Amino acid sequence: MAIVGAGMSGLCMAAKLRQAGFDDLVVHESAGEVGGTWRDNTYPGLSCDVPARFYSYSFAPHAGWSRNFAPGAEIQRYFVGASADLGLRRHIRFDSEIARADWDGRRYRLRTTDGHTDHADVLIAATGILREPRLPDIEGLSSFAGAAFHSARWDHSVPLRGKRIAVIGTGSTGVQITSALAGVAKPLTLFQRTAQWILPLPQLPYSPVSRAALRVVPGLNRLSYRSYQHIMELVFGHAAVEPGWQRSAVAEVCRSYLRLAIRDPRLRAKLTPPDDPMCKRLIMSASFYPALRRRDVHLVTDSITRVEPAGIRTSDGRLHEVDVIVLATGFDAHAFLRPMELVGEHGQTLSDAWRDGPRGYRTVAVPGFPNFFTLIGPHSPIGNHSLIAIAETQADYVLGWLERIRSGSVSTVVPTAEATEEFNTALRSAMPSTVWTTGCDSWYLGADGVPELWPWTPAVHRRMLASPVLPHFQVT
Ligand code: NA7
Repeated sequence: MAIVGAGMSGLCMAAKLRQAGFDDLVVHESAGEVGGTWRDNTYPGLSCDVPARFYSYSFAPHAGWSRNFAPGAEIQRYFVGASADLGLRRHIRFDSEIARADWDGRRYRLRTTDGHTDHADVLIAATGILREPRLPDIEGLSSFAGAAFHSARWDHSVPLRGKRIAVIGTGSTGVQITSALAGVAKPLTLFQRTAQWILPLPQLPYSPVSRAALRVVPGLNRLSYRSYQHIMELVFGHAAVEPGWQRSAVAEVCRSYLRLAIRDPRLRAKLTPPDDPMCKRLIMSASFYPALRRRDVHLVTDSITRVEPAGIRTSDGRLHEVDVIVLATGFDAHAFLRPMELVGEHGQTLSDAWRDGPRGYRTVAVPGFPNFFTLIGPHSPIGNHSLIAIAETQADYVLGWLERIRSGSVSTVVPTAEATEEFNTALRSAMPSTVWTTGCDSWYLGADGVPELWPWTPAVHRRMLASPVLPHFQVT
C-alpha cells in the first residue's frame, strides 16, 4: 500500500493500517517532516479554529493542549509526536514526491520526481487541500524593494518589530496575523478586499490542573472530545447546510458582535460583509476587532492597483509605504493531488477525468481509477468541522476495502460511473439549501461556482461511509 502525504490524513490512514496489522505500507512525503499544512504554516498568531480537544485523533488523545484553540506549533509537535509514538516513522519515505502513478491493470507503478520507481496494489491520496499557496496577480509585486512573502512561506529572517507591515487578505490567516502583529508593526496596514464575519470565540488557556486531570483520567479526554464533537455538529454542522435556528443564531452573534465591538460607524461600515455569515468560512477571533481599534493599525478598503518599490498604491491614488508585505491570499483549494499525475484504466488521466472539476464517489474514490482512494477528497465535509474526524471516517471506510483485499475476496475495486453520477447529482441538488450558495465568492466554490463541499451534516457522511454499498462498485 502506498499513501501519498504524511500530513494529518496520511498519518491517520497509516495509523489505522498499523492498528489493523498491515505492515506492507509506504508513506511518500515530499517534504522532510510530517505535518502537511501545519508544517508549512508558521506565521505569527497561527492557531486552529477548531477546538483542540476535538482537533486531535480520537485514537491518540492529547492532554497537553495549552489552550482551547491550539497554536499551530503545538499541533505540529502533536503530529510529529504521534508519528513516532504510533510507530509510523519507519514507514515514511521523506523527500519522496510522487510525480506520477500508472495503473497497469493489476497495480500502480509509481514514479518519484527524482526518478525512483515503486509499486503499490493500493494507492491512497492524502495530499490535503490547503497546500498550494495562491499568489495574487498584482502588478509590480516583484518590484517591491522590501520583503514580500506568502503567509504559508513565512520568512523568519525578516525583522518585524517596529516595521511598517502590510497584510493583504482577511481570511482566517490575515485575521490571525493582524491580531498577532498589532502593536509589533508600526504601523500595520490591512488591505481588505471583502469584509468577513467574525465569531468572537476567545483563546482561553487550559490550567495545569485541568491538563493533569485529563492525563490521569483518560476518560475525561474522551468525554471532552465527544462533547465538542456533539456541539460542533449540532451548531455548525446544521447551520451551514440548512436554514434553521443554528444558522440564525450564528448570524445574530456575528452581527451583534460587530455592532458592539466596533463603535465607530465608518469603521463598522467598512467591516460589514456584503454576504451572510458562514457564506465564506466563518472566522473565529476575539482579538481581531480590538486590534483594528488600535491607532497603529489601519484598515484600507480601497482596492490595490499595483505594488511599487516603496509600497502599495491603491485606487484612490495613495501610496502606502511599507517595509514588509504579507500575502495572506489563501490557497488553490482545488489542486487536489496536483501536480502529481494519476493514470487509471484505459490510459485515462485524473486531469482529464477532472477537467470540469474534482468529482468523486462519496469523497473517497474515483471511477476509472481502481484501488485508488482519497482522504479529504472532493466534497469532503469541511465547513467549520474538524477535518481529523472526517479523515478518520474516510480511513475506516478505506480500511474496510483493504480488509477485503487482504482476505483475498477482492483483488480490485472501483466505484461505477453510475453510482458516482447519482451521488454527485444528489449532492448538487442539495447545494441550494447550504449557506455557501447565498451569494459570495470563496475558496469553497469550484470553477463552475458550485461549492465543493458536503451539503449534508457530518453525521450523513458517517452514515454514507459506514459500510460499502456493494452494487456501487465493480469488483474483481
Ligand atoms: P482565504 O480564506 O482564501 O482568504 C484569502 C484572503 O485573501 C481573502 O480575504 C481574499 O479576499 C484575499 N485576497 C485574495 N487575493 C487577493 C487580491 N489579489 N487582492 C486582495 N485580496 C486578495 O485564505 P486563508 O489563508 O485566510 O484561509 C484559508 C483557510 O485556512 C481557512 O478558511 C481555514 O480553513 C484555514 P476575497 O475575500 O476573495 O475578496
